[in-house]
Amino acid sequence: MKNNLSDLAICGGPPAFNETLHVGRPNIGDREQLLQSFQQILDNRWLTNNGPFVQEFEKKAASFLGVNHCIAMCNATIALEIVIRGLGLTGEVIIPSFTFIATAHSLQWQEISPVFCDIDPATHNMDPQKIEDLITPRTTGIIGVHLWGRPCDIEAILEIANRRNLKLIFDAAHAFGCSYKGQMIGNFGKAEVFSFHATKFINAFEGGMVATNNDTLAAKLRLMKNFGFAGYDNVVHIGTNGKMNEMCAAMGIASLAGMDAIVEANRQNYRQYETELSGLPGVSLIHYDESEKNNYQYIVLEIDEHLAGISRDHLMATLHAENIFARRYFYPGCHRMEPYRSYFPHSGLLLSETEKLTEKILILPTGTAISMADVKTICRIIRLAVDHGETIKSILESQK
Ligand code: T4K
Repeated sequence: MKNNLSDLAICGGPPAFNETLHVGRPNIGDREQLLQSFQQILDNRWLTNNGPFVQEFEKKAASFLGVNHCIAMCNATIALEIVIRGLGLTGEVIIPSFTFIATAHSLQWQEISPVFCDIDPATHNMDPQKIEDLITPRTTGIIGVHLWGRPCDIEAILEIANRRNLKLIFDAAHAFGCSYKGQMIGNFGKAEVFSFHATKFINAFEGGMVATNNDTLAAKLRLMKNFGFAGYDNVVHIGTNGKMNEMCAAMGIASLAGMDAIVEANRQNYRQYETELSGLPGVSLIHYDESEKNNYQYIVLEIDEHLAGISRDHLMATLHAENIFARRYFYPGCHRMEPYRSYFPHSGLLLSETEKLTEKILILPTGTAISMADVKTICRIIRLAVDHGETIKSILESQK
């Protein structure tokens, strides 16, 4: 137990954890079920190409989301690229800068310019009031992102998209199992894209999925993810290889089966963090709207350096020394990464809220790999760091 400043690893104490705690430690569902599925896949000798496990995964996801079509793909980045191309987006597309780089890359990969919109600091999501100023004659679409699984302002963005004749899709990589005004994410815009990467609360090792209620779009996306094949020797559309394989689908199915337990573990961790950190000056945990469905996948802290007496980066360094690998997602914002930094050197001028927030955010470990005792230890260290911010600053600066 760490009680004093001298107990901290940056002051020479032993690290709190022998093995690193990661933010994205995968949740492993029912191991037995998974191993049986792997045997079945090998027995089937059907490893990919829309096999029975992929079909089952799609069916189960569609039924859970209450959406007409779920199309499984190899990851969410390729899924975004295929949706963008399938909808014929060109020119410029408006997205938040405060997102994982894949949202921007899925456009730029196809020579479409992402135009970065600032966020509302209260929600961390794209600020609808800042969208219209960014629309030009080249704008063809908007990609809303439901960051941390908290839906962006779908209604307001949809109203703008409809009025300005723009296609609206959502990067819902974080938002599987979340709802907006009582309806599951997956049902909004032309399509929504989920990620089942290993670090997501529901994982398929690697995986993505497009959810849509549009029959024509769904049929087109199915062609596009399979080279445009409409049958043997019959290519009817441009396509790529976006297919999910059977092993990934089996992991996705096992993960879905264990979803309630995973959400419950995440929720309990969230509550524990909330309790342990309450009243700590300058350290606030983001809120999830309890009247909606949440997956509590991310434990997101905002560190106000002036109130906390310690900067986010010094707190992160303190935690890293303890083998707690906290992350500063999505620092420094897409617009400050290449190639966008070079393409749009002045976009920071428009993105003051994004730039402020990227200096404050710290993501902590959660999921089934973390115990309540781990959460308590992490919070104890955060409290100690906040109590001794000035000393920690001088220690870390002397180590530079
Ligand atoms: N849109 C948004 C808004 C997204 O957040 C993402 C992905 C996408 C689109 C694209 O989805 P995909 O194409 O990936 O399906 C991770 C994930 O790689 C990425 O999927 C995710 N967002 C992002 C938020 O987080 P990194 O840069 O944190 O690194 P990574 O993958 O090395 O993992 C983080 C930590 O997890 C590591 O410190 C170690 C631990 N880990 C990771 C893996 C893969 C494990 O313990 N076991 C593992 O198997 O991006």
